[in-house]
Amino acid sequence: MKINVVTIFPEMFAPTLEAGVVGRARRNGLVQVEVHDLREHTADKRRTVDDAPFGGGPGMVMAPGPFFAAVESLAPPPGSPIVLLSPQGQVFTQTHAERLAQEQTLTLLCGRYEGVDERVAQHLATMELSVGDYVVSGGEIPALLVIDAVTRLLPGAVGRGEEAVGDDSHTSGLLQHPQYTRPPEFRGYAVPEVLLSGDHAAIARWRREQSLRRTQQRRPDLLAAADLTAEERVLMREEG
Ligand code: JF5
Repeated sequence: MKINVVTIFPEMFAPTLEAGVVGRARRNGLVQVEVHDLREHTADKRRTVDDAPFGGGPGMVMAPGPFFAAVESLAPPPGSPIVLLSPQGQVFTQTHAERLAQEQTLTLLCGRYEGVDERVAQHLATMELSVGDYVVSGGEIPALLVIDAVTRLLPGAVGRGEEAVGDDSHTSGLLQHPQYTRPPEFRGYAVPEVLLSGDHAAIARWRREQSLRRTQQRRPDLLAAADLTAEERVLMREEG
């Protein structure tokens, strides 16, 4: 897969893209990430990317010209996703990540300042994604997040042994059960007995129950779409 990024802060990307699962996927040639400086696509001596908002108001708006020029120079395959990271987008979910991971090419556009000229969202980007309902200073960290979530889904990116993939929170639609490692007692805090029992069926039942209970308590919004048996649905209704 090829991922293009367009940003005024290209230096924000290299260290993050070298670490962990994404770093290894790049070294193994599973994904190629190209980070492009938006200012390379400006026309003036000052390399201006922003301007005052029409209609007045505070702050600056990113002009459409450099974004259009950057994407035209990249010439992404027709129909490939061009994603504008923005607080106005749909909230990015595992389902988006799964769809994007099927693509040959992905192009990510990072905004800054008070926002991006709407013609970028309407006539250049094919979709607009938000990474959540909080204020961040630019689309760069959201873009890194999308790169991470998509790259780890590429075949071979997550090694066997790390491959809890189907168990991860949000693949099953449920939160993950609690995890423990040695020692069995730490500062007086014990690991739940069942995990030391060697009874694999009992362990699986306990983990499932913990996942369901945690999801109901912490993220009840996830339960509606989660993969629950009819019996589990009844149980969740009863336990409130
Ligand atoms: C931004 C102008 C973009 O990209 C985001 C974002 C994504 N999810 N939540 C926030 O904001 C960056 C800021 C200002 C354009």
